[in-house]
Amino acid sequence: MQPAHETQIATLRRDGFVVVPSFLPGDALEALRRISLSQLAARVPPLELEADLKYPGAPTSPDAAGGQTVRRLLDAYGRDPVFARWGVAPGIGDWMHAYFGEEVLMSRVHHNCLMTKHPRYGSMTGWHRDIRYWSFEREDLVSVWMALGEETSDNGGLWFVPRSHAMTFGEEQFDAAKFFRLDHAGNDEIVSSAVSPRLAPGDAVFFHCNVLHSAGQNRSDTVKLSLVYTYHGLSNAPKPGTRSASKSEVRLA
Ligand SMILES: O=C(O)CCC(=O)C(=O)O
Repeated sequence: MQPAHETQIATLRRDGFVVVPSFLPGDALEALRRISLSQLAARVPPLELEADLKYPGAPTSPDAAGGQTVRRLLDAYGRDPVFARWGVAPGIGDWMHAYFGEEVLMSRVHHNCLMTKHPRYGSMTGWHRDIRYWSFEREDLVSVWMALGEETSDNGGLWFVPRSHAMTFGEEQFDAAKFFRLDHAGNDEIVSSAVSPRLAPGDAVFFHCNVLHSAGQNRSDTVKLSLVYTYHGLSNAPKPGTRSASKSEVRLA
């Protein structure tokens, strides 16, 4: 294990997330951006639309103005060999092996996407823990969010509540869709400590499935692009019969 990994892993264990600067080399960044923009322009399926999610700021239906705005290019791993390569890159595999201390698998069920945030019709994402998407033996998964352009609070960059992955919350603090309720006493104080790390193109943020995070709308005039994958240890199996177990996973070398 490299010393940088040790420090980053310690930061993730403490804060629930860690920024890894210059994670993508320049040629990979250029290739990932080019493929993303070309697949977005060609609307290569499978796609998820903002209108499908209906988050605040999203068009109300696919027929409304901006209703065809893409939210996610789904199945990043299956859509291009360069995307696939970065899902199982040694820089991720080594890091995850050091973190989980065992064999590592990448899920193809959720995330595994090129996440976009468009000006105007890109929606905001409320406070949540990503565990809302998952059904695993243990709540221990780590996502890698690779910024293919600059990400700031102005263009819809992520906000995190440091150390919230280790906080214990009651079910009543979340709504039916498992978003953290800002109308619940005390929750607003918890999110008041949130930070929005500025990401340069090629930076990555690694984050735990229980860290509270959110993202605003994109107030710039350029679409924001991020490649996102999620990993877990071999002993932490998806629960049989759930969506998390519905697709074969990718074992990292
Ligand atoms: O880009 C965003 O709006 C946030 C995305 C996110 O947190 C998620 O999909 O879980």
